[in-house]
Amino acid sequence: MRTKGSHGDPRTARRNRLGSPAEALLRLGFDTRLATFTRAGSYDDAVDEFDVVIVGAGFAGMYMLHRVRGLGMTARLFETAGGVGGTWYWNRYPGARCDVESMQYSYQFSDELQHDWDWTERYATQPEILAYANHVADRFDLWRDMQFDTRVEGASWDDATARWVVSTDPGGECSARFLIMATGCLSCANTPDFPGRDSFRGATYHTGRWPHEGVDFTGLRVGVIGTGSSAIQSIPIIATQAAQLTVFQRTASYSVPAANRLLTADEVREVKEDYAGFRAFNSLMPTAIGSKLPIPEDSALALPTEERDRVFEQRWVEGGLPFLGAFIDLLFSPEANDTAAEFVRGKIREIVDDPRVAELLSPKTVIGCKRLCVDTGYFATFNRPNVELVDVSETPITEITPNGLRVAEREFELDAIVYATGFDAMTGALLTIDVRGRDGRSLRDAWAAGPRTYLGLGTVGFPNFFTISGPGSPSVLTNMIVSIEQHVEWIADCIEYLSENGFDRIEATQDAQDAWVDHVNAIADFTLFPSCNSWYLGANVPGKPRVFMPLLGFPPYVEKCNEVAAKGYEGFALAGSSAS
Ligand code: N01
Repeated sequence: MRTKGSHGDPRTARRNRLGSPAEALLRLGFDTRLATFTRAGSYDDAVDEFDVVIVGAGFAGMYMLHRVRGLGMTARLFETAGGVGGTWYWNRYPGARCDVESMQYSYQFSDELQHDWDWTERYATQPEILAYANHVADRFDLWRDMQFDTRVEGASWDDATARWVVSTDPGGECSARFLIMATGCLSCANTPDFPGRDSFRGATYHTGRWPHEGVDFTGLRVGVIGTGSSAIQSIPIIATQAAQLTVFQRTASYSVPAANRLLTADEVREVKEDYAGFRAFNSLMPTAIGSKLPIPEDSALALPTEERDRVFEQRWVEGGLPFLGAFIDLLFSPEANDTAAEFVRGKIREIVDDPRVAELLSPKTVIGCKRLCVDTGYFATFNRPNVELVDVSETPITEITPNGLRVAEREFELDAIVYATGFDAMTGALLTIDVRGRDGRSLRDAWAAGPRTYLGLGTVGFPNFFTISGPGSPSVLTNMIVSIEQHVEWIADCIEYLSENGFDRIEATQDAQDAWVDHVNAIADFTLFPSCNSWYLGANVPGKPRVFMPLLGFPPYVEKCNEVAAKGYEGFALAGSSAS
């Protein structure tokens, strides 16, 4: 049975609110220890001990908590937000929806869950995904071990006790054998530090920190900075409300139509009749995202132009990310890639009336090098009389002023500025926490030249410390929920193995980590990904080391993780007082 909109349920809302009376929490079924924490909005001065501390209540943290509890272990999950959902809690901007199809972008660990839940659209909206996250938390009774409105500030490894000491704000301390970071890849908002940023007298928003009550732009002069996925989803909707919308574009983005629609009862039934088979097929894809379109075998260069364009046209009409799967070499050969890029540029020229605007909107870089965007009416929005595109590639935004913003000599008067400027991706959220491993070494220092991990799961110098979908794993190049489940299950099995075999610590070895980082880089160098400035490389954040962070190729990665586990966690050093 589906619990529709359970996040709006007052019962759930009460549960999420910190600071409610401990007695009320007890009546609602929370354990006494949580009641002690929440009465004061933080821990008492006592140090509490858990088997596992998890940071983050997105899809990674929630499933990790469920698995850890299944091992009979004690756990506490800390979350900065006021509820579950991670990126889907924060990204409430108009038009926010997932670019992976809803029947795929969901958990598969529970057959009952995937059969009971009904997605309504091909691509789920943010509210529907958030309702699903709340349903999962209800269904698996996760709330009692989660503490919201609580930021983890620091975590230090104590080698003598083989435990992590974790400090939080509101202030408190607890310790755990294992520290698991489920902090998300796109959760640390990036707001460029323009001169005069705080002087603006109008309203300022960031797409990744959108107000819960929503924003009505009716009749306002609105400026949107950025033209990535978030901007491309929100601009068509903001344009219908605003009196005037000005879009400040530094780099044009490739975007393909979403072709979103309601799911039919027949197609849902077809998937549910063999959900396991559907999942298994999808997980064989390099991105763990399946499509009904044929799996490519040809090079884009093997076909005459007309035939090749027919294939692109079919994918354009079908919509979505599988556009990039039209041919086998689109992400490897610059010549092949340019055929797809030129096809999309041709579409932009067809859709946009003003040739000067069409030219500005046409990306010149490799398609897919930055995350491909998926839109509903984005390019056509620039045909509206109330929408202006301003190129800030050559002449950047000079300053934010009290009345708007200035680009060189021209001042744009605005009532609201929307920063659609993305995230400090993959490492941002991890490094805002002061994590200190063996000998007090900080993660910030260890990763000063870019993140270094073994399998994206462990890091030298940081025992009993796991990252879910961390840098060096396929993560953002895949269907995130599939990647998350694979990581969570691997970590849970590993913790169980350690406990059963009397080990009290595990840490990646230097040799294994060095070899893994080389492997990730070698794969990236084999692709076209390093050829442009993307958040995959950290290039969107000034001063961030330029390192390609995710690993391309989900199936071989899973095979490697399984092999490592089968060989007694090869590449990790295991130790323990009672190990034989
Ligand atoms: O962020 P982005 P996003 N001056 O980094 C511009 C996922 N996601 O939030 O390209 C001017 O892509 C920046 O310009 P440039 C998805 O994985 C998914 O849109 O750096 N402009 C760029 O145009 C996605 O890739 C979904 O030159 C500045 C924009 O801001 C990821 O999240 C929906 C600037 C940032 O684009 C991030 O998407 C939304 C400056 N100083 C997001 N600084 C779906 O599932 C930055 N920019 C559909």
